[in-house]
Amino acid sequence: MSPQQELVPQTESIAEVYATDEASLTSVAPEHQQRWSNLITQFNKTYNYRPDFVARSPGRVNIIGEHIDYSLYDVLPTAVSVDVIMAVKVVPASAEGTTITIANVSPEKFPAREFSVPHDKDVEIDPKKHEWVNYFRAGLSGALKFLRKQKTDGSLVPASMQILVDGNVPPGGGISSSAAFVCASALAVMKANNHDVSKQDLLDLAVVSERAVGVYSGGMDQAASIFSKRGYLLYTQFFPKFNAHHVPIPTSSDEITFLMAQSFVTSNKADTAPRHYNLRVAECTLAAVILAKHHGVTLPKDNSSLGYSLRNFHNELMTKEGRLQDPLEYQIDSVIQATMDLFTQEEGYTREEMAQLLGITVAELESTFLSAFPVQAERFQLRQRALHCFKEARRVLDFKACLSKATQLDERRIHYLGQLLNESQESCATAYDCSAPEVDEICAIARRAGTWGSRLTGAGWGGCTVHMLPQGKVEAVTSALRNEYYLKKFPDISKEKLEQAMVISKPSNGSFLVTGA
Ligand code: NG1
Ligand code: MG
Repeated sequence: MSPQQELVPQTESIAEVYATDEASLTSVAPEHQQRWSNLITQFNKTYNYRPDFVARSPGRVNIIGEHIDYSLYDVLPTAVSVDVIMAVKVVPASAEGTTITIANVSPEKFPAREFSVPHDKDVEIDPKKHEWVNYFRAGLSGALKFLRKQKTDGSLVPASMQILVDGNVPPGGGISSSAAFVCASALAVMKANNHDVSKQDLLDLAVVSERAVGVYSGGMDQAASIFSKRGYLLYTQFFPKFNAHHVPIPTSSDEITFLMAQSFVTSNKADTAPRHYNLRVAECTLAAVILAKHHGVTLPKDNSSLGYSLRNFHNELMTKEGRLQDPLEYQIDSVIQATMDLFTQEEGYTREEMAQLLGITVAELESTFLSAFPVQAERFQLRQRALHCFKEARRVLDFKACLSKATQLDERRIHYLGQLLNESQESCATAYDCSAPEVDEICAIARRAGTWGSRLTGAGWGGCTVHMLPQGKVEAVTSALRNEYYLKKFPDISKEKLEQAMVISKPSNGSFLVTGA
């Protein structure tokens, strides 16, 4: 019997384990124990005492459901074992002021910083200044806003903190170093201020926090970083409200393995967002409001980045047509048809054309949809982006159904799962235009060497890929990628970097705290 799907209890607090010494860090994966004890030893050397606690949050890999979280469709990620660990000593709050001292185990790359925290206003972040400490500030800002709201008079004197960080999630590598960092930071601030935070509250504040760094992200990365469970995928729903299930991977005769392979093409979201990530958020939002206008439905505001989502349009249209009882798959097929009927311009839509479709002026269009963050585009590819979103949403339903209906996966089912991953990649590359030549090449090499399915994972435009393959093919696939991609493209690649390039991704635990270490 394979394990059953489980609904995730959202109000549950973040797990806190007590460890008296490094050796009893049982919740820490064995391969990471050395890193944890190094962190504690180095903390001791830096600050002259042991930390009060360590906050930890992992990166994630998304198995399927790319670029649809901000349109409020379901996604299927899970946490990976690389993470951010943050050792903290709390210096009790005083009227003198609150000071954060933060250092990193790699000071050459991430120099130490000290700053004071205002008691009467929000923490300031300049998204244009690319500083590693911004991600801590983001978590801090979200956590303090939350804590302030809990106080009846809104006043809060936050504790000072001395911090040492070690993160091994590759930055800009598509497995969400940012969410790991922001979630660990927010968790650390909550704990330092004696707040026993629930998973749901940490999620809500981490999503908003990350937007402070200038990216209109959905909630997938933070959900996976916080809620995941070792051995399971996290089926994450955002509509009508957040909800998650731990989904087991059924057994099969060829053990299913997920391999992550870095492209080593980094896309710095903070720089590229106006042309890439944030533009896609704007395109999907505009597609939703134009579809709604055309079909005479009013969209209530929702909690997506810009307040209107394709999922919300889908729901309102089905409500109007009395079809909410239909299977979700049929509903999605119907909005796919509506998209193809309305958006016939393959070349995209100008601001003028979109304003006309909405019956508003270009200035109104700009101020409502294109001013919350900078977006650079002449034409908006409404047809391609909306079609990707709806079809990807269907693939997620199909993938989940295939996993859920069997306790043992036969060959036919496994091939179907792989095919869905390949279709997802094709759609990301063509309709969503978020792949990269290197990513396409990695997928092609991996498939030739024996994966069932290969695709980009995360935002794309470089970053990371994920591959589903039989355990027995790991050697063939990794050696093909080594010879045909890494050694060819980066002939001087170091042994260490090559070792980090490909990792078997084991679904891991989400955020937790360790005290007493
Ligand atoms: P990355 O860039 O891989 O962290 C982003 C978003 C997700 C989701 C994916 C695409 C952030 C923090 N995360 O992930 O919410 O939209 O892209 O599926 O921006
Ligand atoms: Mg990120």
